[in-house]
Amino acid sequence: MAMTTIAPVRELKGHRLRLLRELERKVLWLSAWTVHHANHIRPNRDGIKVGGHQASCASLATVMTALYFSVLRPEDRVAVKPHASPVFHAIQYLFGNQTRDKLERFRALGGAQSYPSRTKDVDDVDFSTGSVGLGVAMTLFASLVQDYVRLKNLGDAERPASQQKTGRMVALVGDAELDEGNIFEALLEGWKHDVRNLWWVIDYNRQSLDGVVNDRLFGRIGEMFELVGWRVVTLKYGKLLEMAFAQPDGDHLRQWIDDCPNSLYSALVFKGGAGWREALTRDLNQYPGIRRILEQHDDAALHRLMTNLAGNDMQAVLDAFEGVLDDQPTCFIAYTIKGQGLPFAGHKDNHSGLMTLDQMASFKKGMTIEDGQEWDKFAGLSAKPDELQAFIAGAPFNTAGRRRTEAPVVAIPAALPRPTDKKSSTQEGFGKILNAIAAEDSELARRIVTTSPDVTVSTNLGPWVNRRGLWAHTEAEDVFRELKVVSAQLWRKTPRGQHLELGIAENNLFIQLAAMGLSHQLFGARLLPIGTLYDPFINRGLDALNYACYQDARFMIVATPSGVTLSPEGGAHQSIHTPLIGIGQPGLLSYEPAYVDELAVLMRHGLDYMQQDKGGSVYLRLSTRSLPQPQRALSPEQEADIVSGGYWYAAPEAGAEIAQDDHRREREEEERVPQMRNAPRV
Ligand SMILES: Cc1ncc(C[n+]2csc(CCOP(=O)(O)OP(=O)(O)O)c2C)c(N)n1
Ligand SMILES: [Mg+2]
Repeated sequence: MAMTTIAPVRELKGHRLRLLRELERKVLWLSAWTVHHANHIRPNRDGIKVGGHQASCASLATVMTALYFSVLRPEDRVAVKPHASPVFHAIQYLFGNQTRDKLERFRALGGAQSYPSRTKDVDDVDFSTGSVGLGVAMTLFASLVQDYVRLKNLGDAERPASQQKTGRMVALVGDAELDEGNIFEALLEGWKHDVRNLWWVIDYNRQSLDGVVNDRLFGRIGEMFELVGWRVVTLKYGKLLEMAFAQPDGDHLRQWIDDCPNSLYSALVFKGGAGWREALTRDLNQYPGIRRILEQHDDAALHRLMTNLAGNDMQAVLDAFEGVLDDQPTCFIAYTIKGQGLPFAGHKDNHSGLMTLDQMASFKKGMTIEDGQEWDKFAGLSAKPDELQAFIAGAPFNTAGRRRTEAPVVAIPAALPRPTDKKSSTQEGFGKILNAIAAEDSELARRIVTTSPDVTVSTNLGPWVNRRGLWAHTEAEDVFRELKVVSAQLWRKTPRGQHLELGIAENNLFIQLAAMGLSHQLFGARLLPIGTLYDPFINRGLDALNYACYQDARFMIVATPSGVTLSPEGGAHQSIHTPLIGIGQPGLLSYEPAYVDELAVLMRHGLDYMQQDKGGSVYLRLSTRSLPQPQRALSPEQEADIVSGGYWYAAPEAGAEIAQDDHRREREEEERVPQMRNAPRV
């Protein structure tokens, strides 16, 4: 009885494995061919180098084939290592979500992007990548956002159940990407916030752009992940090598590879069978078992054996992914070969290496692809096209079609509350406006989420947090309050909380805002994210800000104090050129309101603009300088002018030729107010 139930399952597994191996070949071929076509076949009008990364693609072909055609589910979201973009596009081409025309225009106007882009690509990119490290961190912050919206039931109940399931946030990470500090900043934040459902698959191909990565890093990397609560799964040796290790003296072979420095291993990968034979004969010839292995393998077979790393072994990859069933963050260290299957595999200069015409011709021959069949989805594969097509159509990831979600717009009232203080600063006004919104039981109040890198109190977010609470997976009382220590701040943590407190890392702030600002498209739940920081430190997170805007995330940055209003703290805290950032950054509207009523108009506009199809994000540069506030009712025209960028404080009389500043005396009076009264808290 047992036999009859087990056999079909095995058969099924064997069948799947065979088809996945076929698709892996096709994905490798198409990625290499896409780059080749762009460089060698498409006419080049201006002689500018096109480029592409065939070797970086090759190392991930197995992992990505396994993920997209078998392991991933529609609710999962993926950040693909930037240089594996052609692999991603090839997979989407096989799914039918990418066109041949766009592949032919790879790296050209209107073509498939060299680095996956949410906004410019058509094939369902979840997270843009390009600036290494940022996409990796993005998956972590996206996972926090997923938990935030799920715990509050903010999703759209109308959506199919599959889209409301909790997905895994997956990053395919280059090994050299781990040199980017922002990854470690994110890891710490993830640990603090108990991040879950996160998979980082490190493509340990031992090579970066300039050469071979330092051996010492990977001696420690696993421990670093474990230190912050991750599971580490190492995919080191493939099934062939594991079998060889099980032979007599096989343990010496394992030890030899374990001890082999990255540079030697890479060089031998490039040299091939004869190189391996020479090195193994030199070092291990005293062991009869090793001599037997050498005798049993010709050069080609020996090369296949010695390069059989688990990250390029379909069975080993499937076993690793399918072995993880819980939500603990998991780091897969996948040993791979840069350029696996290509003529420059392992060569330290292969990062942007392109196959020559001759090399491509013999690669094509090896793939049994005829001239003219280069873009054919199944040419050169031994499985039948129908069978492959049916398998692809059944891949769980793609069954629900396009996975990008939508969420209804949150109505913004015609006017936000306007504080009426006679004298105030825009920063103070900001705190009061948010406090008044927090007091309401409105959809607007429910959808706002705030975040700040350890400057919540000093940017005047305190009153909002007091009312709305800090977000956490589980409830935690404010210990100071429990012990009856007097404090103006109530820091109670709950899953209902609406402020996500970050440590001092502005990079994290912007990636967190990027993830929150895409929640409507990633998780079907509209959020209105507002992040605060001191204006000078925008510079600290500038690439992440650019990254957030590049993928069209929608958020409001409130940068305060700004300009010279931090001047008592000295030059180090002054932000002089940040208005240029506001002007220069695509996707970001920037304003520097003088008065609180202007701020209320701009915040209202911003919250609306953040939700428009052709809208964007908003940057408000606020001040701690307390000014007498004009006592006025703004007309609709004035409000429109404020949004457009300028208005007449006092309209000129008809025919007036010069404008005169009537408020100088008032300002000079103001200048005499003692500074300390408005000094920011630090
Ligand atoms: C922030 C940033 N700095 C520099 C680069 C240029 N760059 C592109 S790929 C790369 C090396 C990547 O190596 P690895 O992550 O190991 O990827 P592999 O190609 O080996 O898969 C560098 C330095 C970049 N894209 N982003
Ligand atoms: Mg690498």
